Amino acid sequence: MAIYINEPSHTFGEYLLIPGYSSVKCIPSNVDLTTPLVKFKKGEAPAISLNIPMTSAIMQSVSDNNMAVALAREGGLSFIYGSQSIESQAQMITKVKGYRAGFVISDSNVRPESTLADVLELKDKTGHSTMAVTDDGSPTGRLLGIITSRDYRISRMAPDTRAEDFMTRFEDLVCAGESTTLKEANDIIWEHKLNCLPVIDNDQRLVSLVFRKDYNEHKTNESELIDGSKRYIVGAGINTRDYEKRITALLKAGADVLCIDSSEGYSEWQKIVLDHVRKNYGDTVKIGAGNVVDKDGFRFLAEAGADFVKVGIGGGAICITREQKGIGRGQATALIEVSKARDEYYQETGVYIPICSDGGIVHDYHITLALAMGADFLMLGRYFARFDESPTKKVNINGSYMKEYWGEGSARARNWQRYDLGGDARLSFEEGVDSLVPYAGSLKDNVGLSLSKVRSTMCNCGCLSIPELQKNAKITLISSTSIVEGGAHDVVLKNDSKIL
Ligand code: RVP
Repeated sequence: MAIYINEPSHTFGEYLLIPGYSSVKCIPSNVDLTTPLVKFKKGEAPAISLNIPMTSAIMQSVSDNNMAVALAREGGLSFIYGSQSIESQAQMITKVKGYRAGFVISDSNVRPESTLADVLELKDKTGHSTMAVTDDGSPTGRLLGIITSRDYRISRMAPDTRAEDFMTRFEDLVCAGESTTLKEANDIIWEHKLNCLPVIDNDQRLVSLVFRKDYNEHKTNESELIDGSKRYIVGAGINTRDYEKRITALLKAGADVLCIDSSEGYSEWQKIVLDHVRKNYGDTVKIGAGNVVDKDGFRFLAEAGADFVKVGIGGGAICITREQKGIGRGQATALIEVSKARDEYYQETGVYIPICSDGGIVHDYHITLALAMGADFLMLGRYFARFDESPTKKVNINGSYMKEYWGEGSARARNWQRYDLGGDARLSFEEGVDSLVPYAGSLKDNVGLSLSKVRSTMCNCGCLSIPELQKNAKITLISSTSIVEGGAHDVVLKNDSKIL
């Protein structure tokens, strides 16, 4: 006979935190959000910890190199999506590891023989008016000049005028050498009243550009997530098909941590990948696995050697797995059970395996609830898709700005490897949708606001760290009537005619 679990499974919106005693020391600025990313033995420190408990989802519409830099700057981590060629994923990792705040790799470049028409077309495409003129039109070619909108007058010049005839020539440019620090670059910009400072190597090849307008971004953030060489820490998604080649390339590019990206991870395929990593790289390579929703799935991946375990099936905003296949579990219930299994495993073995709650975060307080329920960190897709830094288009719909957000199991992403159970190399049916989410501005502002709420709530609960919250939080399941009571009710909102 089948096993029945008669208790319904619940999600975050059905729970609330009950405040605990808070002393005068419980102020938001005293809250420490550091959290382990990978497993560690009792008494030892994890090889990698996050400074904030947030990671961005392994998705085409969420995590590219720009997102990775923006999130690492705030103390979190992106897992660059794996549903792209090995080469392009490795290139994204290289870009994150090679990123120097303030030093921008030029994305608008032309050749000396390019025309004014080419320049205008490129400006339209990239939105950038500063262009490098290099001998081969590449971002690392020999620098021959710079073009800005001050170098041409569309009304007075023929469209076929060559770039070399109107660019500001190299001889007239102020440039900096490769070893210039950001502070020195800023000083040169101020001293010479420049808008853009090209950085070149000894052979006059372009290395990067430093812009005056980015000045405010040049200040470092004290909670940024960096490695021993001050480079941003970055993760990468892999699959259970081309993992051998992919892992080699990603590690070569500098990936700090890997994660098997699968909609359902209680499977021998994951063990095969984990065995491959341990056999070839020992414990030096850090790799997470998932997703699971119960203690059996957790145990399996823990024993197979995962460095962290991801929890959640069907809770993602764009996910229709539960409707399509009838598998999954309410995210809160899944998390509570897996946290318990993690704690039991720790008691038994002395090895702490962090767990990541993946998907289903709608309100900021869900972040605090997930942490209180035992998550060490979260993975978010919809949340990050709304920001400037996500890789998708910003579109205006009926006067409101939206960003595109699509699932990995949608026909648009066609990430069949994420749903692969062996067999044909194709997506047999969709498990995700293509959607829009309201545009919300910059990652920095939004993460700052969300985490200020998390810190406040933790203070209400009398907890100054995530482990304290996991140990001491009081959590109550609430009735559907209480959920209504939690919003504005029985009043007429002034800017809305609805009676609530
Ligand atoms: P959310 O944060 O609710 O947007 O959920 C993001 C998560 O949804 C991802 O980290 C992933 O686990 C899951 N996902 C991604 N694509 C799909 C799909 O197409 N069904 N689901």
